[in-house]
Amino acid sequence: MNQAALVLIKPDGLKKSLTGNILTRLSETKLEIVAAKMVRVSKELAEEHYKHLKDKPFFKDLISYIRGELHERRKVMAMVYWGEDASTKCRELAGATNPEEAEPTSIRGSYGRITTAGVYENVIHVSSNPEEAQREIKLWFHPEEIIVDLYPAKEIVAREYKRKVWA
Ligand code: IDP
Ligand code: MG
Repeated sequence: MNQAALVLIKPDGLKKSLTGNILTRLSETKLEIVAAKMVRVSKELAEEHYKHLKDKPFFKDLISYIRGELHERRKVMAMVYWGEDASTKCRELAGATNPEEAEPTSIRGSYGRITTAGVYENVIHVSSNPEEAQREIKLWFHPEEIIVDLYPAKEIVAREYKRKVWA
C-alpha cells in the first residue's frame, strides 16, 4: 500500500554536506519525493515534533539540535517520500536511532555520531510508521506544498491574512 514518510535532513547532515549522498541513498527505495523545502525550525515546531520525548533528559539538547543551534545551520531540509511501505523502506536505509548501533553501511551508521554531551547526531529523521508520518507531515507541510492528495483537506477563504509576495 502506498504510504508517506517525512524525511528530514538534520542540521548535522547539512553541515557535513551530506544532502546529495542521503538523497542518492534514499533513491534506492524507488519512492517518489512529493514535497521538499528548507525550513527554519521554530521552538514550537521542534517541541511538537518531538513531543513523545519531552520527559527525556536529552529533550532540551534535542530541540537545540534540530533547530540547528549546535551547528550554526538554522535549517533542515524537509521532504515527503511516497510509495509502497515508505516509512519501513526509508527507516531501513536510515539505520538505528543510536548511530553507534546502526548498521555501519546505513545512513546513520555511516555518518552519525554521539557527541560528548550525549546527543545522538544521526543526520536524518524518518517517520517511524504511517500514523506518525501523518501527524508529522501535517506539522511540517501545508496541503498545497505536497503534489499528491495525501490526507483529507478543505478549502477556506482566508481574509485579512498577511503574507509576503514578490515586490
Ligand atoms: P528515531 O529518530 O529513530 O525515530 P526517536 O526515539 O523518535 O528515534 O528519537 C528522536 C531523536 O532523538 C533521535 O533521532 C535522536 O536524535 C534523539 N535521541 C533518541 N534517543 C536518544 C538518547 O537516548 N540519547 C540522545 N539522543 C536521543
Ligand atoms: Mg521517531
